[in-house]
Amino acid sequence: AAMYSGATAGPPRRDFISITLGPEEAVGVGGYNNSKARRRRSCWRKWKQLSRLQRSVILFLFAFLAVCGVISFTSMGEAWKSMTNKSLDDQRTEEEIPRLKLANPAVLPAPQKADANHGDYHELSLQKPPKLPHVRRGPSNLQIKAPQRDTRLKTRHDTMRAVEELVEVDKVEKTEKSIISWRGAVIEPDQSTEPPFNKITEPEKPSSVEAEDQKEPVPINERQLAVIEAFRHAWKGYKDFAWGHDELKPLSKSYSEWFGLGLTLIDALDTMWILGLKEEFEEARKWVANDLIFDKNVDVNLFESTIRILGGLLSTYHLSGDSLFLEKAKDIGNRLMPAFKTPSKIPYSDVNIGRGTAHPPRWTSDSTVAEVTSIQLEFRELSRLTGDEKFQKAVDEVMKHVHTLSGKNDGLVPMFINTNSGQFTHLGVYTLGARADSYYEYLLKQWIQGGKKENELLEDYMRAIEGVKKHLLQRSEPKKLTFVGELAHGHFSAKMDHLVCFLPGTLALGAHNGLAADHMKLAETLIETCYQMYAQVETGLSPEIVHFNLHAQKGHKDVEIKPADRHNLLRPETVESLFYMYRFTGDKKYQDWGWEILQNFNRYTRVPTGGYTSINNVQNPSNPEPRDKMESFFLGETLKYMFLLFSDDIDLINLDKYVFNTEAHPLPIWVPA
Ligand code: DMJ
Repeated sequence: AAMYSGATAGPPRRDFISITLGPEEAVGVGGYNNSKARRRRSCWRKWKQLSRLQRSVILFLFAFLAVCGVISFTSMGEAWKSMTNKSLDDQRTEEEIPRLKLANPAVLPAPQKADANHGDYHELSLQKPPKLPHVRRGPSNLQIKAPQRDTRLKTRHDTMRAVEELVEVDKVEKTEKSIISWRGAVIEPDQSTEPPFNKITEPEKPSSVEAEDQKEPVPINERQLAVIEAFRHAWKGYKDFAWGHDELKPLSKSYSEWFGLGLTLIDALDTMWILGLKEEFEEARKWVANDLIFDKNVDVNLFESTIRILGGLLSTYHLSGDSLFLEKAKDIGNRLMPAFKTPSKIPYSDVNIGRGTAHPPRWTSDSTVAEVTSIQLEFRELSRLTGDEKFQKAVDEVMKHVHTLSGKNDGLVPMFINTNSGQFTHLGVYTLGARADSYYEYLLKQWIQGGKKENELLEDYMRAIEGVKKHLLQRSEPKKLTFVGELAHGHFSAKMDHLVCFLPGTLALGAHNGLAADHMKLAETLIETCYQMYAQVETGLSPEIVHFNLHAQKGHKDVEIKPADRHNLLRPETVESLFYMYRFTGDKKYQDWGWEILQNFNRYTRVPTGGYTSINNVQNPSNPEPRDKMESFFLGETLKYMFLLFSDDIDLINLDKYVFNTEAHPLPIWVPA
C-alpha cells in the first residue's frame, strides 16, 4: 500500500488512499489463510463488533497499564543513573572531590546526628581502620602514675548544674549538643605512621581512627566546661569583630593584621576539634575552603607561619581526616620553600608567599636560631604526608649543620645565625628564653617524632640540658625556687622569660620517653617556679619577664618585676608544662594551679563584649591596663592546654602517639609504641 498526502504547491488535489492487493488477498474464501495481515484484519473486525462501552473499558485499561509502565521505567532509570554516577565518582581523583574521598576516617567520633548538609561526616563513619591496642610507655624507674579519674567528675545532672553557673542557658544548650556528639574521643594515630623515606613514593594518610574503635567516652568535667565557655567567649569576639583577620582587638572591637591569613582562625581549628565545638569548627572550615588564599603578595615570617599555619593545618588534617587541610598545608608549605634558597641553606626569616621571594630582616642578614630550628616537625611531617622529600631535606640540613657548628657552650646555642656564612653570631649570650627556646624543645620532639632513632638530636638535647644545669640554674631567695637564668659573656643574670616555662614540660616529656630520671626531678622544681611567677604577683598572672632575688631581703619576694616587663600576653608555656606534669604524675595540684590561672585570666583579661586581651600591668588588679589584643596562641595553645590539663583521659591526644609542635598543634609520632 502507498499513501500520499497532498503537496503544498500546485493545484488542489484530493487526498486519496490507494490499496494494492498482494497475492495473499486473492486467496479464495474458505481456503486456510493464517497470514499476519489476515489476523490483523480479523482482530479489527472483532474490535468493531464490540460495543462502545466495551471498547472504552479496554482502552482505559490499556491507558492505565501504559502509565504504570512509564512510571516504573523512570524510577529504574534514576537508579541506573545514580549507579553510573557513583562509579564515575569512584574514578575521580581526590583533588576533584576532596571532601568525599578521605584517605582515612576522622579521629574523633562522627557526630551522632549529622546535619543534612554534613555528608562528609557520614562518609567518615563508614570507614573502619585497624584497631590499635592501647600501650603505655615510659621508663620503669620513674614510677610514673597515670592520671586518676577525676573524683570531681560529674553525673550528667551535676554537670549540667555546674554549667548553668558558668554560662547562660542558651550557650549551655549549644555546648551540650556539641559535647554529646563529639566528646569521649580517643585520638590515636593509625599504624601507618612510618618514617617518610621508608615509603616516600606513597603519600601518607592521616593518623586517625574511628568512633567504633573508641573506648567508653570519658565525661567532660566542670573545669573543662569552663574552658569551653572561655573558648566560646573568645571566639565570639573574634567572630563578631575580626572574622577572617589575624587577631582580635577586643576593646576597639576591630582587628589587627600581621600576615592577613586569618591566623587566629587557623590556630584555633584543632582546639575546636578537641573541645568538641562542631558548629564553630564547621564555620571555620568553610572559611578555610572559600577564603583562605595563599596567593598573596605578602611577607610572612617563616617560623611563625610554619608553627601556626602549617602546623595548624597539618594537625587539623590528622584530627578531622579532611583532605582540604592537607591541600592547604601543601600550598603554604610550597610557598615557604624559597626561604631556604640562601648561600648557607640556613633559611631567611621572611618569605613573600605570593612572589616566591625571601629575604632576611632589613637590618641584618642573620636569622634567629630558634626560628630556623623550630620548623622541622612541620616540614618533616609534610614530606611524610605528601611523599615529597624536599621539605624534610631542607629542614634536616639545617639541623645537621647546627649540630656541627662551633660557638656552643656545653650544648647551649647563641641566639643568631648568619644566612650567608651559616655561622652563629653574637656569641657569648645564652638563654632558654626568646630566640633560643624552641631549639631545645625541637631537639627532643624531632627525636620523638622520628621514633627515637636520630641520635644526633638526642645527643644535642642531652648535652644542652647538662649545659642548662651547669650554667643557667640558680635558686632564689627566700623560697629557694630553682630557676633558669641567662648567661652573657660569662656573667649570670637572674632574668627568666615566661617563655622558659616550656622547659618543665619538655623535660618531663623526655623523662617519659626514657631519658634521665633527674630530668623529671628538675621538671618538678621548675614548674613550681613557673607557678610562683603567677602566684607571687598581685593579679595572679605572670609578667613577660621576671628577675629572681638571689639574696634574701626583708619584705622581698623571690620574684621582682621591672616596669617594662610587667605585661602578660596570654601566653601558654606554664599551662603547657602543667599539662605534661599532670599527664605524667597524676598529681592534682597541677590541675589546681591551672584552674587558678584560668580564673585569673577570666578576672583580669576577659572583655565583656567578647574576647580576651593582653594586659600591660599584672601588678595592678584594679587596672591591669588592657592592651586591646588577643594573640592567636591564646586559642591555639593556652586554652587547648587548659582543656587537656583538666582532662583525665590520657587518650585525649595520647602522648605516646602524638607530639605537639611549639604552637600546641599535635602531629603523629611516626612509629608509635
Ligand atoms: C607561640 O607562638 C609559640 O609557643 C612559640 O614557641 C613561642 N611564642 C608563642 C607563645 O608564647
